[in-house]
Amino acid sequence: MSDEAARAGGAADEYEIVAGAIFRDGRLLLAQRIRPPELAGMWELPGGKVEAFETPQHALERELAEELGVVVRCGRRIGVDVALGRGRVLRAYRVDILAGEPAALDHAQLAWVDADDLEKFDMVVNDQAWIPDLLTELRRL
Ligand code: DCP
Repeated sequence: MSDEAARAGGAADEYEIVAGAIFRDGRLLLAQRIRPPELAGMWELPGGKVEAFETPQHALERELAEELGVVVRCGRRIGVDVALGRGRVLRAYRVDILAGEPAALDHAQLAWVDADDLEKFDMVVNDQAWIPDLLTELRRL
């Protein structure tokens, strides 16, 4: 079993990846990836892997503290489950910022985008499944 699987306490590569949808003033926060090379330059909802013994909500709060330097509270799910193969699943959650201003601590840059601009951004393929729900939310705001 790989170290990663051992940490997850399950079969190889079976884990959840969580990402945060942060809305403010009719806009959504996107983050531009710096790695791996095949994803560098593309935009995503920031987040990361759920570690062993962590809830998805806690994992997302930890990841966004690390990546954006903000204190957040994880809210309701948004968008579909995205199956990544080998038991990995990617899920998005709405997130509220409790303290701090997002900074690109682990990304090339951040952008606040409105409904008209969202589809102009080169989103990572996995996250494109969420675009309809993100647009619906942006148009409601
Ligand atoms: N991913 C994705 N869409 C997102 C967030 C992540 O498709 N909105 C994918 C990209 C990676 C995997 O999930 O293949 C893990 O994402 P990260 O590299 O961002 O996760 P971590 O921060 O946990 O990993 P590391 O610590 O290795 O950088």
